[in-house]
This record gives sequence, C-alpha cells and structure tokens, in this order.
Amino acid sequence: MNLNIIAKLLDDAVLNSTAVEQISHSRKLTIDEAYAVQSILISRRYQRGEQLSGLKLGFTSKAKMEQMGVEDMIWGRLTDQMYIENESSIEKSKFIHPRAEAEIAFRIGKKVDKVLTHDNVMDYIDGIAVAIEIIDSRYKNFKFSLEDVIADNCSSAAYCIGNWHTTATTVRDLKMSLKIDGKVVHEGNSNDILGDPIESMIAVSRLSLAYGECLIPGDVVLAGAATPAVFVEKLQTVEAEAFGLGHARLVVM
Ligand code: OOG
Ligand code: MG
Repeated sequence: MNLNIIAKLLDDAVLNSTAVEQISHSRKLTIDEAYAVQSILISRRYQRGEQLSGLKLGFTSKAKMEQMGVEDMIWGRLTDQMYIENESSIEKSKFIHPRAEAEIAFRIGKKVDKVLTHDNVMDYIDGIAVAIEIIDSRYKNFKFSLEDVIADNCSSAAYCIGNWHTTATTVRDLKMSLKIDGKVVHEGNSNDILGDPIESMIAVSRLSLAYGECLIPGDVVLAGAATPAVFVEKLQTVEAEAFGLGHARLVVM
C-alpha cells in the first residue's frame, strides 16, 4: 500500500464513520511516513474546502500514554470543520466511537515564525481557555501503534472551546475535571500536561516549523489531555472544567 492509498483509506473511514484495520497489521510505517500520510490526509480535507484552524498535541500526559499504551508525544492538525461552538451539540452518528478529553487551549496572537522559548512564548498567545477535544480513532476498537495514530491525524475529530481568557490568567497548576451529566469522571491538574501546558506551546512551535506548518493569529493549539479520555454516548452532557477558566460544554445527540 502506498502512502496515498493509506491516506484515502483513513479519509474514507472519516467520511463513512466506519472503522478500519490498523495499518501496522499489514504495513510497517516509519514515523516520517506516518506524518506524510497525515499530510496527504489533511490535503484531502483542504480539497473539500476545509481550512487549517490549529494544531494539537497528544500523549502529553502520563494518564493518556498509559491509557493508550504509547510512549511518545504526537501532533496533529485541526480544521475549521472540527470546531464545535461552546454549549452546542455533536451528532454521535457522524463519529465512529467518540471519546472526550479535557484540555487547555491557546489562541495564537502573532504568527509563529520561530521556535518559541519560555521568554517569548507569551508574546505569541492572546487567549487561554479550557477545551473539550473529541477524539475518534478511525481504527477498530480504538487500538493503534504510534505510527497508526499519527497517520490518522492523531484521532482528531472535533473540539469545543470555553470562554477565552487573557494571558494574564495562569494555566499552571489548575485543577481540571471531565464531567458527564454533571458527574466528575476524571480529575487531573493542568501540570499533568508536560509539567506545565505552556510546554505544549513551545513543543508545537518546534514541531510545526520542522514539518512546514505555520500558526497564524486566530489559530488554536490544544495542549493535550490531562486525564484519560472517556467514551461518550447519546444524550450525555460532556463538560471540561479548569479552575479559573470556567468550562466548555457540549451535548451528544
Ligand atoms: C490519540 C490522541 C491523543 C491527547 O490529548 O493526548 C490526544 C488518541 O488517544 O486517540 O488527543
Ligand atoms: Mg487530545
């Protein structure tokens, strides 16, 4: 299978909301090949009129790495079609087996044209918020190797962002929770994300430039989940909270 065929297979899985076999069962991809598949996959979405709206990191917390049995950070692309307005709904039938994650989001205020450092990273951000990421692996049973999940655009499916706060608000050491129907199902701390979620912004600046992407004002960066992800079901209300940042909330229809 060449990379274009793999990308089409995964893209069709999204369009048909139908899971496929793991690529690694029939073809070993290198990490570079997996990112090449992701890039072809996202081009197919651009051809359908979607636009890049940001980048996400995955496996930035121990909780997520342990849940999914992988040991390295990954990154993927978000598009405008994945954006879900806060306090609105998603349709479960458009997904395969969606799971929700509680995340911290950053909004870009200035074009990221260099690798950021602790000294300048805040100059490139103009908003901070709590977010729900909906991940939906295109692989059967939500099982994958690191290469599989990278090729599958890191399971990206949808994201919903709470109210934006100014960068005077801290993202460090915030108690976070993921709630279903008002009940806490997972609790964590924003520092579970790489020790400090701002590290995700720095990592994204490095990765995006290395792979030829460029974050521009208005783009969103999802720092990665602080807690394990949960499967969501029809008629559930899903909520992510971070102390001081409020909540992001959606209903599954
Ligand atoms: C991959 C995506 C992981 C995160 O926040 O760690 C991710 C997956 O678990 O399917 O988005
Ligand atoms: Mg995530």
